[in-house]
Amino acid sequence: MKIEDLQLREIIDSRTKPTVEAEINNVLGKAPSGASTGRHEAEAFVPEHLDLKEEQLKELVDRDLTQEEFDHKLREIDGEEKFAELGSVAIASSFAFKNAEGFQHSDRFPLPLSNVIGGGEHGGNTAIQEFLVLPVNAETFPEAVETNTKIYQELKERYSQKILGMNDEGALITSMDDEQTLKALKKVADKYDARLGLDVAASEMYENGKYNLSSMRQKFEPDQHMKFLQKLIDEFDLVYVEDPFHEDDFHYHAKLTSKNPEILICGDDLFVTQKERLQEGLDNRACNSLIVKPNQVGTVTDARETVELAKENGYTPVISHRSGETTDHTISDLALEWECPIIKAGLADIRIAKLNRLITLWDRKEEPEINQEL
Ligand code: 2PG
Ligand code: MG
Repeated sequence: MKIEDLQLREIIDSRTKPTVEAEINNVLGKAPSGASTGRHEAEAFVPEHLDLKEEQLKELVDRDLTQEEFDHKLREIDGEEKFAELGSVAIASSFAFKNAEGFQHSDRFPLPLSNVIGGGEHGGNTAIQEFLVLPVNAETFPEAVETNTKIYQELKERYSQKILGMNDEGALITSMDDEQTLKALKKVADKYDARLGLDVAASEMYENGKYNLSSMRQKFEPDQHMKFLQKLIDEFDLVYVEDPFHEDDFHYHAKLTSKNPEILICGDDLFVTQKERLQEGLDNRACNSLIVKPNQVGTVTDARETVELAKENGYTPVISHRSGETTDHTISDLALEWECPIIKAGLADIRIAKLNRLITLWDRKEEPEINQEL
């Protein structure tokens, strides 16, 4: 695609923090950002002199480039590891290029995995960061979203006395601890034929070799933490567990995966959407699924290569929003182009941009299908 024009500007995100919007040939890309970030992620910040970065990127105007070439140029211009110079400019520009160039949408739609009750770094009383629902028996994408919204609404009504507010991801904050939350959620999810998942975000609770489940006044050694998680998996028939152990512990991730081969054990901070980290996971048989957040690696091309490596090895890619979001819905389009079987996005607030985009695309298709493999 020929780059006719390129601009950068600072906008705000769902946490009222500054982020970057890039515009290429009048088409936008906006950068998200995380709160529970992995140590190995690409940098996410707004460079102090955005105008100077724009000047640097303008050398690409009038060039005819593929996405791969464009993303490669971003790395060259940056010149550092992990986009230490460009920060959020990288993913905003890479998204803008992809959005301007267009997508090859397949007919295979992902299941929406939605954060309905939350805690941890995103705000809330539970130590576990996200209590998720997956509408495994939905037959259409709109029906799947409706199932998740019904669960969210019923939680709000049933537990109104215990609800204290909403967190960074629009998930409910309640006065319940982790186990009480799962009990309450299971009752509602069962009614709607949905299954439960967790994003433990365990790196955030890992202190001095122990997992601190502050809400339950427990500090677990890795073995005890493993037993606690196994109990939750069995008791609540969990279908999905993300980041059960800290971000460098391939060994315990592998142990939990080998005990639970029939459910998804997913690496987020563990892999940070990077091929090299995923390869280490493959070598160690850690997890059978991975979170795909393009901004963790900085470009669309790098994220695509990681998805390809995952698929070649039978790992399930779960494309995901960040806790700091905008109305950008590039990941929804990528979910279709890359045939990701699951998309993780909350239901309330700005997150509806991702789900609504997929509802629109579903409606435009002649014979769409939703993932029914779970
Ligand atoms: C996660 C995400 C998104 P953050 O941990 O999976 O839900 O949170 O963007 O804060 O890393
Ligand atoms: Mg996570």
